[in-house]
Amino acid sequence: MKTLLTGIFIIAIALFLAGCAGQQNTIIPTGQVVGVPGPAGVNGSDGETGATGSTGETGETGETGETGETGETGETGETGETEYVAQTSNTDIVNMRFSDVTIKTGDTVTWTNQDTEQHTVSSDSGNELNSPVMENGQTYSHTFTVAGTYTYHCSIHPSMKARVTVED
Ligand SMILES: [Cu+2]
Repeated sequence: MKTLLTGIFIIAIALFLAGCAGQQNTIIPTGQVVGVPGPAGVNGSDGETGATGSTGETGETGETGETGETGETGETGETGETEYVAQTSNTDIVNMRFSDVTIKTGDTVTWTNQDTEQHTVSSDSGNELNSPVMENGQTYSHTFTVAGTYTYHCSIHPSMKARVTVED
């Protein structure tokens, strides 16, 4: 008898609970049962932000360093080639002899007769050198414009021979 009453009591409680659940649920047309949302929790308030510290003072500017020594001046560049300035080469005719001479193209050779004998400056071939008869103290000049070796002699004394070498 007591067991039966207990069972009925339990069933009653179950029905009561089921009834409560039914009242708390909302039946929507689609048939889905949606629980009623509970109240939103209260968020705790954030703590106050601390005051920003003051900016420190700017440090003093350092002293300016000493200026470095000035570098040495560079060497002057070499001068480019300059145009050759023609020269005059003086040669004496003395003691019945000529002297060999070497010059550069464009130079002039001037012969001076230092002997009491007469002499000439005459090319061995051609007439590049063709002086008149030179008395003592007279001169003869000739400018060479083409490089080469020019042999000559005295037309009065054929054994007197020499050469002018003209370099580039
Ligand atoms: Cu001569």
